[in-house]
Amino acid sequence: MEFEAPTILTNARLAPQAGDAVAIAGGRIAWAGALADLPAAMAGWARHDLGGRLVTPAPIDCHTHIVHGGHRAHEFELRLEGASYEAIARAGGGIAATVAATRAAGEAALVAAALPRIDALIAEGVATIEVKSGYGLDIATELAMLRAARAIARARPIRVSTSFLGAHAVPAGMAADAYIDGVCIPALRAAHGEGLVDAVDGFCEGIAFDTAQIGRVFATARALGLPVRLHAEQLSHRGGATLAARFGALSADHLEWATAADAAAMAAAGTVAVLLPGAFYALRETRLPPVAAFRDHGVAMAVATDCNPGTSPLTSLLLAMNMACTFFRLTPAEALAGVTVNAARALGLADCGRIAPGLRADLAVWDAGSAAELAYRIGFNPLHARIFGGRPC
Ligand code: DI6
Ligand code: FE
Repeated sequence: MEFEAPTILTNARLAPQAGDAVAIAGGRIAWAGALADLPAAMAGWARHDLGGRLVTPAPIDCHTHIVHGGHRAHEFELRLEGASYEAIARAGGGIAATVAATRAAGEAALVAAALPRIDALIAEGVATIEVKSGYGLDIATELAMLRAARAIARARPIRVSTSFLGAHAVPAGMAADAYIDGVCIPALRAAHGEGLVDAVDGFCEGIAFDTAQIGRVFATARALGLPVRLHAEQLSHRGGATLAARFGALSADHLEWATAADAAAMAAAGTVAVLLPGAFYALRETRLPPVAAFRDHGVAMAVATDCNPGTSPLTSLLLAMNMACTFFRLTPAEALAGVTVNAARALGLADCGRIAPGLRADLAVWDAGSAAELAYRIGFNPLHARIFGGRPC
């Protein structure tokens, strides 16, 4: 499949909307609908028959820590022997172990280590990913992580949206407040000054930072004109979801311990709930995010891999969709919206995530008959072709 000139993809089965044809020109979607309704001006365009295949917006992985040094397979073994994630973190493992490996790696090695994971996502049609810092916890390494994230978008045909996650963990030997004011906030200013930050994230949790500390980071983000998002209510209820809503956050993520009141606050603020079933699975959690409350209040739900070496060593967004359905009872249609339109919203991107005129031509063509098939299979990749900015690649 190759098309440089304006092209109409025909004999397709569009999802989520009805239609059997998509017109692409100049890297953008020019039109989509039923071929019978094709605008006369496009009648002479080249056509490419997709043989009845499913066409969706290209998936978007809106929450990853895909840039990091090393791995933590040993902690997987310890947890299988009964150690908890929090106990391992308190004993100096967990995020601190990855911080040591990330500081030792350097920017080029961080890129090289991330690329195979990026390629796994690209193989599933993913066109946009979010990448967080947060394993540096010093100014130099936080910046190196974000530069590595930007380098990925030059090394592969993929779009990268960065989040500064300096408020991820308290580095050994420092008090949390001193770290936030003396390292995290100066690192944010420096990273922003280099154009490395698209959004600002934090980890609001007993083993990380409280709402007052995150609030100072968010106030800095606001002063810099940067949107915020937050790891909230993952392991306990700490008030992160309402803090995020108060700052008009793009998203609050994890949310296993969120309440109906949190859902109401998020709905009022337009904050997307990003569900991360890979972490739920890997930590063998049992507390479910309040999906019914999100539906009742009209909170948009996204689904992401949370790809990270500790709690979600997952590089399949298709598997995350399956887990979101099986564990959290999302419908397959909700799971598809979760990795397309709502994932775009969680990143503040208005030009992708839907098949609509004017948007980027980021599309996935699947050897599948329905969107439900994408979420239903476990460990199978039915991608036929990926179209990135109008180019098959
Ligand atoms: N929540 C998570 O699940 C990951 N980060 C976070 O804030 C865990 C990161 C890790 O364990 O390395
Ligand atoms: Fe995360």
